Amino acid sequence: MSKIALITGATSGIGEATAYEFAKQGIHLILCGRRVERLNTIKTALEKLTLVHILNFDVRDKAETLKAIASIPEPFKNIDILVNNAGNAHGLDPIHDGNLDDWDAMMDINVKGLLYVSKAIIPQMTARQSGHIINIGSSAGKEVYAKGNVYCASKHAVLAITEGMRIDLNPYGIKVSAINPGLVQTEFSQVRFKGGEEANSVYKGFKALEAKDIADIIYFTVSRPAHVNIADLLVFPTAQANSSIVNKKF
Ligand code: NDP
Ligand code: 8X3
Repeated sequence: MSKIALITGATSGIGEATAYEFAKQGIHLILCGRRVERLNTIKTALEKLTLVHILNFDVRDKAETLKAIASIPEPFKNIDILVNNAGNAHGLDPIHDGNLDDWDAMMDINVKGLLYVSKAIIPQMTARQSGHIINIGSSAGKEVYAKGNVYCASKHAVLAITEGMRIDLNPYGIKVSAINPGLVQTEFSQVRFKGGEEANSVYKGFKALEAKDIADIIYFTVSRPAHVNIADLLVFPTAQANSSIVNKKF
């Protein structure tokens, strides 16, 4: 029987690439995001390969998130795989110049949004004593870099939540994994710099990871045998040694 996966942040980057990879593998999909036109376009493309349901909500809105997930139709209800991917960095400023709205966005989306979605889905996994939760963390969840302050805090929180989930869900046989990428060329920097010039220079002078590279790893993670759980995976582009050292050739 085909598995069912719910992917947050499926409208671009890592989430969209994961939707394509899962569809190729025949996994049924619930795709989430705020940009409904994109959800419709991706649904149309992937319906040739698998069953697709879309959910249009903002993970910051607790009531909207719970309502959207409660509305999932019967054939999609038993979610086997939850990919908590929605998230972004907002701004790159020293702590003393930080923008409060940026801080709210990162904590509300990357941390609280992940919790709301998880809270809505985990009970049916515990009831069935099966499921796999993939939380998309970051190398920024493992080390702090200059001006990364609150984004790094949000991703450290994702890692702590992942570890907490793995402990609490252990009696139910539910797998919990953190996939932590370094630099991936997506819309991430466009969002971080609000479409500003700096976004264009982030991936210049080296070969960054592509969203598809992470999607491949996510599929690898969910396709291991039942007794194997990839608990925590860190992946960099070859040119990157850590959050601050990237071998750029101009
Ligand atoms: P993108 O900007 O391409 O994708 C972000 C996704 O998150 C979009 O689909 C967006 O959908 C969704 N999203 C953002 N805010 C909300 C919200 N309030 N409610 C619902 N959905 C939301 O970036 P990436 O693909 O790179 O990022 C995906 C994840 O990977 C993030 O958690 C990011 O922190 C993490 N990551 C990224 C790295 C990188 O270098 N790119 C490296 C390490 C981790 P929409 O706008 O339609 O709502
Ligand atoms: C995204 C990678 O280095 O921009 O999580 O924080 S980084």
